[in-house]
Amino acid sequence: MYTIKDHNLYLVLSSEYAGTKPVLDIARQALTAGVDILQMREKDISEKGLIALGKNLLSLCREFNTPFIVNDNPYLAKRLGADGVHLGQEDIKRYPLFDTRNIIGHGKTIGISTHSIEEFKQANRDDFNYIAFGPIFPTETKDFFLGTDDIEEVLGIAKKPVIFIGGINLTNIDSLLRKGVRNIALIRAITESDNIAAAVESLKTKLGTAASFLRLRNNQEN
Ligand code: TZP
Ligand code: MG
Repeated sequence: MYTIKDHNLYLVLSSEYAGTKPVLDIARQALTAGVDILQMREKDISEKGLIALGKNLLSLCREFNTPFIVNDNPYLAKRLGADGVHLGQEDIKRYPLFDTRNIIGHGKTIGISTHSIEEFKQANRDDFNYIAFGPIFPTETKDFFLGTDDIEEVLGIAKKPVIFIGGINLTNIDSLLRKGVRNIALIRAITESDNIAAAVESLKTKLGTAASFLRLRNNQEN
């Protein structure tokens, strides 16, 4: 199973937010520049199309030794041989965790989206492998956002990796890093960038610098 370790940059790939750029091109550029996890999130593609795109993205991820996660559907994740599946609060009504584990197989990664402290606490008790928390900032896919106030509490109680999501970009990421955030997921700050590689490299540098700072501070405290 892929374990999210330290300062991960998680790219959620959606052709809806890719403009005229083919998602496979975005994926290759982002992986080359150092994205750590890739998720296929496609809401308007036929099953046949999802399988074709998923196969291409999976083989690209294999080239870069990067985990490939499928959104929404454990059966699709299984069929593609993906490394895991990411489920929303609605998805787990259709595919409860126990069933999802049986469908995609033990040893695979299962992530869950949470949109409040209450949902986070529940997911923290359940056997998910990572928890996404957001949207932190305004974003296109949701009509609400949480702000940054709950971040310290979430990090303080988290028993598994937390990935913050929603409207994160190169400008506002610093406010998250100052609160101890290690892992972020994003769509537009990468897919809508004119220079995918530069966007990824800058985000990775910021995450890496923050992680080194936290390590230094922890060593000094111990
Ligand atoms: N879940 C919560 S916010 C979000 C998802 C899928 C969208 C993130 O996209 P962006 O462009 O990084 O705001
Ligand atoms: Mg979903």
